Amino acid sequence: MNNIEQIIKEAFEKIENADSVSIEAVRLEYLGKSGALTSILKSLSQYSIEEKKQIGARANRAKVLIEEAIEIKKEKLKKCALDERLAKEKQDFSSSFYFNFSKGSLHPVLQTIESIGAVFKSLGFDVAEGPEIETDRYNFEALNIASDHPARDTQDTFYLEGTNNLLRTHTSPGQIRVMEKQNPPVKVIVPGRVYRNEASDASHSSTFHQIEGLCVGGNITFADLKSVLTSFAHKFFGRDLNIRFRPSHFQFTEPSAEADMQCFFCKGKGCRVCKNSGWIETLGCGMVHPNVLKAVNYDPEKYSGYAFGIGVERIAMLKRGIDDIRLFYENDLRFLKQF
Ligand code: 2NM
Repeated sequence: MNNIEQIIKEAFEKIENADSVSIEAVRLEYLGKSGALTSILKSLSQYSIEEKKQIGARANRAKVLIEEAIEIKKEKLKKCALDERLAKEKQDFSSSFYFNFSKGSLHPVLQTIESIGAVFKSLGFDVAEGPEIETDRYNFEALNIASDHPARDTQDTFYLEGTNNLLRTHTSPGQIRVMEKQNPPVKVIVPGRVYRNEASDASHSSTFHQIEGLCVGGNITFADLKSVLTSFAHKFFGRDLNIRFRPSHFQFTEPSAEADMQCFFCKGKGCRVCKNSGWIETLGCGMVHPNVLKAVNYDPEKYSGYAFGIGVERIAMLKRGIDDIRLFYENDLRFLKQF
């Protein structure tokens, strides 16, 4: 009997000190085939019936106690191992490592598109976009530029080999798509990237951006064009500056005009920015040509409209004093980080 008490005490100590590997050795030492308790139970035959009962019961109870203690210890070890692993794998996301990336910002061309767009939105225009890969019909034919017209020379572009597709030379095809989908009234601007097949220099790039605007309705006149573009100019460049309209020519408008802003740099006195003229060319515009309206099945007897086009890079360069258009496309962070 004392022996069994001694075994229990000893086993509990060993269990207490065991780790996840040695715990199995402890189990075998007491409960295995030739374990201490197993041998006592095997040797019961040498005792009297009364002793057998007492020793047997005591040994079985000791077996259950030790089994339970081992199970509890195993659970404890498992939990400790998990805690240890979690502690080891813990990541400190408040560490400066995760916050030392420099903050990005919108590209200056996109910033300019957004600020011009915000002014036209405030004047009631919707915003639409069209594909950069276009067909001859959307980029030229529907815009009153026939395949034999000399205007094709100034809008030479890139053709996708083996298809009838090309890279759009303006965002007007996006406006043709808007007009095909809905009846007047239409009042929309289409910003986006456009392409020309021409050599690049400080003021030319074969890839650049435009915002074109279009307003078509039942009784739209040149007075509406002047009113809306004057509002835009005052809101975007400044209330104290004048805008002037000069006659011009575009295939898709008749009559056509170009608008100049009084130089925001010298307020019209003449300076380096405006090449001493006091004026800066800002946009092209005009009344939508009847042939364009016909191309989208709008009746030119019923509807009229105005349209305009603004070169985004040119405006961004003037406003920010950038002297070379190629800087926009070089991904030089020293340049981009200034905006
Ligand atoms: C310009 C100048 C004048 C223009 C015309 C159209 C459309 F789709 F209605 F025919 N969209 N944009 C237009 C008119 C563009 O850019 C200098």
